Amino acid sequence: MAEEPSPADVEAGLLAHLNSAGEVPDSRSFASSLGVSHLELEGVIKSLSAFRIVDSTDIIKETWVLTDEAKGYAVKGSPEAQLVAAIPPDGASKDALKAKLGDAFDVGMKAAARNKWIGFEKGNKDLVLRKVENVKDELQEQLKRLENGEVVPDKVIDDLKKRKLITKEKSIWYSLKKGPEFVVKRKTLATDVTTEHLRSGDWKGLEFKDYNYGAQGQPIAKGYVQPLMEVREAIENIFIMMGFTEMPTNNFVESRYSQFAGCKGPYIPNTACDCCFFASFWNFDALFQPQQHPARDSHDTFFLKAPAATRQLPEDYLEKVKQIHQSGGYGSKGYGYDWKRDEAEKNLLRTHTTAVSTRMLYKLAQEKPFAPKRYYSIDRVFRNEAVDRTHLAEFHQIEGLICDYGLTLGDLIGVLEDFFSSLGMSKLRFKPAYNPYTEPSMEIFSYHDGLKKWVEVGNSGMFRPEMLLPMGLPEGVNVIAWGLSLERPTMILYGIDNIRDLFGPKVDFNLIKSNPLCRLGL
Ligand code: FB9
Repeated sequence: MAEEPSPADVEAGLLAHLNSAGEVPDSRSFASSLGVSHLELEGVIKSLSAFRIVDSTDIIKETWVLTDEAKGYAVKGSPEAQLVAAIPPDGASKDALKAKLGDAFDVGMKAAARNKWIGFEKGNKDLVLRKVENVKDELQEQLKRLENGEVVPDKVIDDLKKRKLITKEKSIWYSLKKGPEFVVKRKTLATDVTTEHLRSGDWKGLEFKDYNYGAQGQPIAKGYVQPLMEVREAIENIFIMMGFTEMPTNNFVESRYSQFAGCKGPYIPNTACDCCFFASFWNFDALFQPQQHPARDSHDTFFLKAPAATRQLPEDYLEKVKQIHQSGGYGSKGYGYDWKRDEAEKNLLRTHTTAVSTRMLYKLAQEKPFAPKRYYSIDRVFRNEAVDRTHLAEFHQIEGLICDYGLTLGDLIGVLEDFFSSLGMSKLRFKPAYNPYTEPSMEIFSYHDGLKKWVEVGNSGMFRPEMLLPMGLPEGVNVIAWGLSLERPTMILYGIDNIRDLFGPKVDFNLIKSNPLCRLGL
């Protein structure tokens, strides 16, 4: 079996032929004359053209090619002809014909009926009768003619197209001439000076390939930033530009350690630590969220078995929180229920980073004289929720708050306009909402030009006096705050449809590698 000519042989054959014949009118026939596929010759032509050794002119022809189904009919006859041929003089049942013709049955029946080649007995729709003795299978003929590259009338082409029996195929081949740099044998250009060249001295006669200064270097195998972390950084920069400082969400004042990610300390069994898990007190009670609030049961919140409770809560402050829940104060009538300390001591995985805001505001209240503050946090929160395309049992909450004298809802709307416009969301709308710890509260909506719809982009409100005054914050000091998730903007910015592709074991690394730097409003 003749050895498959190598590209070098093909090149030599082509250059020799051009040298003698001066041109190659049809690269297809030349390829078959060399016994190589047109694709192989195409490679050599492209390379020789690049060096202008050969001039190639494209010849493009769009031809109709038969689909596999049509190729079958060209051999076995059209489905309608096959059907008629399968009907004995006294007719045949549909099932019998279906068994015989398979997929061709349905299309055959329709076409044969259309051609009035078949009929049915009155009242017996199942018996198929022949209406013609023999049929002229024009379809098969037309398909064969097309296969032989013959031209067929446009009407036929339209019918065949309608029956999805042909598709347009663009075939391209070349006519070739000698190029301005034509040579019979291309000098292989050296790409390197090797010790061999130096030792043999033949480097003197070498011709070197031009350097392609535009060539891309080797892709650097480097690390990639998880999209969430990229958006996190972009949003952090926005907060910092707006004069906010980050709240420590991984370890806090009284630093005791635990086994949770992000904790720096060694794990000491049965001693509580304040990183991701918290006493319910900071996550709920201090936020004036009543103990029978539905969010406080294990359907929504992950409570800890060990350490199950925190014994160390600031006694005097705890007393004030108890009061405000049980019987009110500061002009509030409170909830009037029997507040339980052990409920507040239950350890849980924080359900929102607002629990960190609570601590920071309490700490701020202890610092005299009061100094206004702008705080932000971006970290994991945990909710015992049903997992779906946009929700996991944990997500990253972004929270911002400003604590200062005389802050109003207008200030909140203003700072939200600034914040979200930096995220590229300029058109905002606010919908009254309810949170146990803010009054008034607003859901935030932004019109997303890409999605052509209003998207809920967060929640916000003014922390209730029942939350702030027991902490010891001065009268007249208000706190405006808002929150959103990190996952939602990241999914929208990276066009990720399912949160599982963004976070967790099924993250698609190519998505991370192939994604440009996040261009968030910056
Ligand atoms: O992130 C959310 N939506 C969002 C945000 C940005 C975004 O950017 C795109 C590039 C354009 C797109 C969408 N949401 C908040 C709104 C919804 O997705 C919501 O269905 C889901 N929410 C989470 C909670 O789910 C139970 C997002 C999460 C959320 C909700 C509220 C807060 C924080 C996170 C809060 C708060 C708060 C309120 C008052 C005071 C302090 C904090």
